[in-house]
Amino acid sequence: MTDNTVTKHPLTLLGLGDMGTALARTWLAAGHPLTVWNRTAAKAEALAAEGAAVAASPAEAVAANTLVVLCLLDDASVGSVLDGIDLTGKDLVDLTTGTPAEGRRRAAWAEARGARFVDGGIMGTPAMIGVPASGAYVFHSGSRALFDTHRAALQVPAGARFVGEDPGHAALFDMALLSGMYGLFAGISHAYALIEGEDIAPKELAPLLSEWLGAMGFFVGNAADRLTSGDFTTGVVSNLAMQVAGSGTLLRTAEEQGVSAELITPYLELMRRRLAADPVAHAGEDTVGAITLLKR
Ligand code: FVH
Repeated sequence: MTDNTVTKHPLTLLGLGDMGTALARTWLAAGHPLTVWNRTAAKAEALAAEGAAVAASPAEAVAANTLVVLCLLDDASVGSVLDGIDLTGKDLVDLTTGTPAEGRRRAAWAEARGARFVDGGIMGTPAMIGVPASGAYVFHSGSRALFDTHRAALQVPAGARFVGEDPGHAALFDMALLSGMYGLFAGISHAYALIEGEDIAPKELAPLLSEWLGAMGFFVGNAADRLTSGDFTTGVVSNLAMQVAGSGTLLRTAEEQGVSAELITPYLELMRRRLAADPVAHAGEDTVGAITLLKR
């Protein structure tokens, strides 16, 4: 069998913002017949010139194909765009960023209307879409049957990773990774603020910071191991008591440099609370133990 069945896989895309447009271009370039709709019709013009069929309404776009991909601003816009449209027999893949609960509610909503549903979380920027070396990929969760049916088309823009039949899990993985990223950005931002006004160029700090953060990447696996075993004390290299004591130096340095410590204080405070809860039991722990304070 040739790849014709793959390259001719027709689909509809609702939403032509920066990300939707990037997705659309990859499907068109790969030869997939694509029907598009966007609230602001002008955004479809360039894609029409590249071969997309432009629908006059969301209902017309949905009627055109079984596979319907959504890439809108938020879950509320998905609800308003699909409101009142017959979804019977449709396969909805919602790449709009949302929360796990929104993914689960939207799946139930779609299934009640006779559609299969997969939620997606895009791990990449528009510039990374359609660039295999960029490392971009999409988390998918929900109907395994839908994912298997359309896998070839779904992995055209970026890698496609199925993370289970709970429709909330794609968003949960997405938000977990983004949360880790923002924590990293916070620390990096604080580091650059510390050197501002000194005779140290940002470009001098950059490679050192990058190398250090790479070396500290071991914390990801260390945390997973300790959270799995519940053992926060065996083989600890930098114990909690020492790190809490060292926090004061970080805070005094921020003060000396005239820098707000707002980005790093929450984590330092979490370590302090863990130690204060039981100084004898927790002094020799790894800082991973502090994670147990976060769950409400
Ligand atoms: N851009 C990025 O870097 C990130 C990467 C990770 C994933 N996100 C999510 O992708 C969704 C779309 O993001 P986007 O970059 O395409 O966003 P915009 O360029 O702002 O386009 C938004 C589209 O949504 C349409 N829209 C908004 N509200 C409504 C509504 N009430 N009814 C119908 N359509 C609506 C908007 O239409 P228009 O303004 O052009 O008429 C755009 O098509 C998003 O979930 C990111 O979090 C992107």
